[in-house]
Amino acid sequence: MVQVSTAAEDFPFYLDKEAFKQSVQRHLHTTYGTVESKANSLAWWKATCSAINELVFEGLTETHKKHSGIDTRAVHYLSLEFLMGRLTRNNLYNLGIFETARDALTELGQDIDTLCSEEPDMALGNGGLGRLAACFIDSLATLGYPAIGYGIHYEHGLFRQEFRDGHQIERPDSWRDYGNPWEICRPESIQKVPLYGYVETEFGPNGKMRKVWHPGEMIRGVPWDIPVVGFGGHTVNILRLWESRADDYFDWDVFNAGGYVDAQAEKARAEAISKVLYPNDETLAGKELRLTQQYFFCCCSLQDMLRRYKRRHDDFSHFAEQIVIQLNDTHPTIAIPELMRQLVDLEGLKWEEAWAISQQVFAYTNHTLLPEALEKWDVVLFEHVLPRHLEIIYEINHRFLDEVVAKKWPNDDQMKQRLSIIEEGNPRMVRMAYLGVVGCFKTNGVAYMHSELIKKELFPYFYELWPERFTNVTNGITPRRWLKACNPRLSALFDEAVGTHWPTDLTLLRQVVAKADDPKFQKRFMAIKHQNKQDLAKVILQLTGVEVSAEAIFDIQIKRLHEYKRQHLNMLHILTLYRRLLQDPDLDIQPRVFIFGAKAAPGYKLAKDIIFGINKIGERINADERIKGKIKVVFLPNYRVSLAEQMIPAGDLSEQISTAGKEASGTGNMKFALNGALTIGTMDGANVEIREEVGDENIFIFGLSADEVSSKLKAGYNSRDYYYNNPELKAILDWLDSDYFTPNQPGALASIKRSLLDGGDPFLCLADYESYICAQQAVDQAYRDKARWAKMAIINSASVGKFNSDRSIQDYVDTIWKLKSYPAIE
Ligand code: GLG
Repeated sequence: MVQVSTAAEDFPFYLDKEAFKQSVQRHLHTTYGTVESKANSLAWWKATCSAINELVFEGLTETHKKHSGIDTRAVHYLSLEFLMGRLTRNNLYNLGIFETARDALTELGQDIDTLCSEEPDMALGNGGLGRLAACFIDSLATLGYPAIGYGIHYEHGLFRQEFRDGHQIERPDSWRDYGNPWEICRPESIQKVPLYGYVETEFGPNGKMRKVWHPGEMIRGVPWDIPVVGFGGHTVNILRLWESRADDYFDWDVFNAGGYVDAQAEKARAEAISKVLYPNDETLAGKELRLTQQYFFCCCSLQDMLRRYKRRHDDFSHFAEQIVIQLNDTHPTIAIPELMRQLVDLEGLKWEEAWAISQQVFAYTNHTLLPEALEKWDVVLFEHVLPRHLEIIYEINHRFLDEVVAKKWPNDDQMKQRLSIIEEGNPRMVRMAYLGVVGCFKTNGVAYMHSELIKKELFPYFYELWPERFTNVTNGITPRRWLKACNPRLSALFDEAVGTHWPTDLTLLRQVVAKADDPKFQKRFMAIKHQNKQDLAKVILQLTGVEVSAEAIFDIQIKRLHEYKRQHLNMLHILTLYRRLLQDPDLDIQPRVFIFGAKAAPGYKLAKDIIFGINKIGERINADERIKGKIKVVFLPNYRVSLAEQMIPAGDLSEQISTAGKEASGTGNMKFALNGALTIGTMDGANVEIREEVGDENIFIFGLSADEVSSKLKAGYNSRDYYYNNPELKAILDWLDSDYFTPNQPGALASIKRSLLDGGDPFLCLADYESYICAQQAVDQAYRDKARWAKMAIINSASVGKFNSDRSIQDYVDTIWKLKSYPAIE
């Protein structure tokens, strides 16, 4: 493991308070043209960012000099999503100047928290996958690895969520409306992207055949760079995001012909490519625009890599030594045929040469087993948008089937059909995940269990063919954002307990386990949790108008809304407790606040119904005086990274209750455990590894295992058996048919019940219901014993060092990327 010093005295950018103050004031005047007496918080925030940027840009330049000076191998991380959140606080911490800046701003009459909250979240992602990419680039820079993230510069990130009468309403997110101080436009590196048109076969003067693509349209890709400051400030890498623009040539032509409106339409079409992030998580948006987005950013990124490589090399013999490209999920697999196109059609390499290079360059991370999330494209659509790429994919497939599959399974047409990148059907489809496996030297899953399921269930025959290509890298989270910056109270306690090096070596926290029984330490640990809960209670009041007590268990489920994540199972527990309380208002339960945060894809009707259901049930419960406030339910609107940062430090109980076998890893589960929440969860994704780390007695595991889930489904699962055999379950489900929670709208919640009965309950909520309720009772029991709970919480927090994203990155480096660390600034 690389050790980069992060001792305070080793931070390269030391800046004293006075200097920082002066810098902020100077930027207020000379960059933003305003004065102290006029400036509002937004202006102060921007001036602060400019002051920070003086250091960031210096680090950027130094890093660039160092990395290009040694012409080093680098990883290129291609991802359709980077869920960055806010950067101000993190940049300050990573540069080691947070306290300096805070004190300087105080002296200027400004409150740093207020200024930081002026920053809009950069929500260029949906959920775990995008946030993982953001944690990974933080870790890469922290560890001093030469790396660049490539993605799309969406004009609108994930929609802003509002509730109207409990329903989700989507509003556009405009994170750049008033300019973003972190990004730098790089017009010198604009790329051109061809689309549509047709392909011709031409014969050169030497009689050599070559393919020429005559595109129907050209789009420009304009790069915006966002500096990525590693913790300790030793390396500043970049995240390069591409914005689509109409090509000048087209505009001008149409314009001259008198078609002003048409020229505008052309422009609008071109710019649509980077207009919006698809708000789907775990569902395939089978849209032309989505394919175009994927191709657009891969094409720009590859040209960018080739351009940089060619500056230093005359041929491609060193390409695979210098460049490794990680495909973050199936979305960017189109990069594989695109590299082939650039090498063969544009650079004149022979197919075999190009393929040999390509095969050493690409690696693929799979993030889900859900079949609906694995990109598949209708061949007809594909040919329309990317005619040349379809030919290239046919060629890759043809060679693969003839040279590889036929050798392993001679005369076995069925096997060819099974493994073919083209799915024969009506319509015929391009299987992008298969292309990923065929075109990459490694394929990895994101938690141990998921990687096993990839081999056994998703790609069993590919695994038989190439066992050495499959590997696991368990996900991680950056402890800088997810503990140090978001939970300063707990961070201070840990500094005191184990010293200040834990933000890079999270396993140091293990030493704290020894204090888990110490009543004094327990008291301090739980006092911090209590303060964090009080802070969140204020946020809850402000956002929902509901008053909650920090004495209650804070039971939190935050993640995208999806049936497999089973927010509706949580809802069934709430209904169960509520009904029991109505039957016996003196029922002795620990007070609880159920807290939710989740966005539903706008087209996902049932997910939106579940949000509505939880909101309506919450309204009724929160207003019901008979239950004396013993339970409350709140759904915080517009869940996003910056809200997560306020919620996670305040969690007592972390809901990780997906159907076993469905959640590839989860990363919220890691964030909660690190901040001292106990997990209630199934044996799914990384929960399995969290249990291994914290010990069976410090986690609440329930429900069917993945094997049991699949045997149950195979044997013919009938959710009605559970409905009829459990009167309590039947009663709460029947409640949903009434207008009890939705006065004057009987049946408004019936769709949830229907999905669980008529719909067959595909994610086995009813099968896991009883076991979930029992586990929740065990939680209630454990919480009564304050010392026991404190001990469990401390052990959780202290034992999850494995889930540092630095460890994930080091795993990628060791098994896939083979990089050397070059911290730029000593
Ligand atoms: C996926 C999975 C999550 C996983 C995340 C990051 O569903 O389980 O933690 O990627 O690997 N679409 C996702 O968010």
